[in-house]
Amino acid sequence: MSKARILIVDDERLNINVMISILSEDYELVIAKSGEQALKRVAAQAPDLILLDISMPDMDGYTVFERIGEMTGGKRIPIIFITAMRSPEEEIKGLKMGAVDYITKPFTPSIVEVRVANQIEAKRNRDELERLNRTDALTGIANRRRFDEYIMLQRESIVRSEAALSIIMIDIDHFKQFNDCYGHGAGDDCLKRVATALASKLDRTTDFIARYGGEEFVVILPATDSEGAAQCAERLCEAVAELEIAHDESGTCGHVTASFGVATLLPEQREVSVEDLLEWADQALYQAKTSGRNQFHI
Ligand code: GH3
Ligand code: MG
Ligand code: MG
Ligand code: MG
Repeated sequence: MSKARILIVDDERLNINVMISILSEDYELVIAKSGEQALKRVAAQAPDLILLDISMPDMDGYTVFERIGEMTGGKRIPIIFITAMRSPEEEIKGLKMGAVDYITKPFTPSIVEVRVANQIEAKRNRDELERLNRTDALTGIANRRRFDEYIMLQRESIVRSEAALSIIMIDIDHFKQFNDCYGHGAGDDCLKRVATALASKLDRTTDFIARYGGEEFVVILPATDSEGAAQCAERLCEAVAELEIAHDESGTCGHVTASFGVATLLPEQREVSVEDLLEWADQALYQAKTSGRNQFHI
């Protein structure tokens, strides 16, 4: 497991050196000596935890706290105030703002060590839950929830990027018979293998695949026109057939196959919604099914 990254924000070198001596062995440390620097470091390095001084000349810790909150939105980074301000009012204010902890100076190093470790552990647990919440448990690829987020992001960015956005709806052919023939366990194995094969054929880092429902998958191809999407669909179609998973009643080639529906949204089609795009892909998929399966349609 890689070391967690902690951002230390303090205007005094001496304080920073103390924190380094306590934490440098167990964590990757990033240092900022002012609020402005802290904001830059947060944007560039996405720390797992921030230790934030309150009294600083250019921008105080409370302001830094708020600015970081605005920058990171929902994905809030845990922040511990470490400060010489010892009054209960200050501590209450810091905690009410949403700081995960409040440590007053002078502090006992070993106590800081434990409190930091606890917050890092909590952050790891939250991140893992977050990941599971967006992952399909059977196949390990993204789930429907993650798909909904990603497609909305891409729908928004198309306005700026002026590039086409394509999606491919995928449905395994005669999968009910496959389950009936070979059993539900074999069906699950088949879904895993198909998901892995499909994912391995996507080549851009922005390409995305999710399990859409039972034996349905969906691919998102940002900055891809219908020609590019058709090429991709053909490659995916071959990839499923080439697994050569036996299926006596496939109706096609004796192997498990899938059908594909491609739809493309052009940048000038401002009024078209994500739902419309999905509907187009569904219609194309239906065409592929009625035209004999094991193929794609646009
Ligand atoms: P078509 O070629 O028209 O798509 O036929 P089909 O049999 O694939 O379509 P249908 O939608 O009628 O059946 C889908 C089947 O997929 C039904 C269900 O038993 C199976 N299925 C859905 N989710 C799972 C799953 O998680 N595991 C397994 N083993 N089977 C699943
Ligand atoms: Mg200070
Ligand atoms: Mg289906
Ligand atoms: Mg099916």
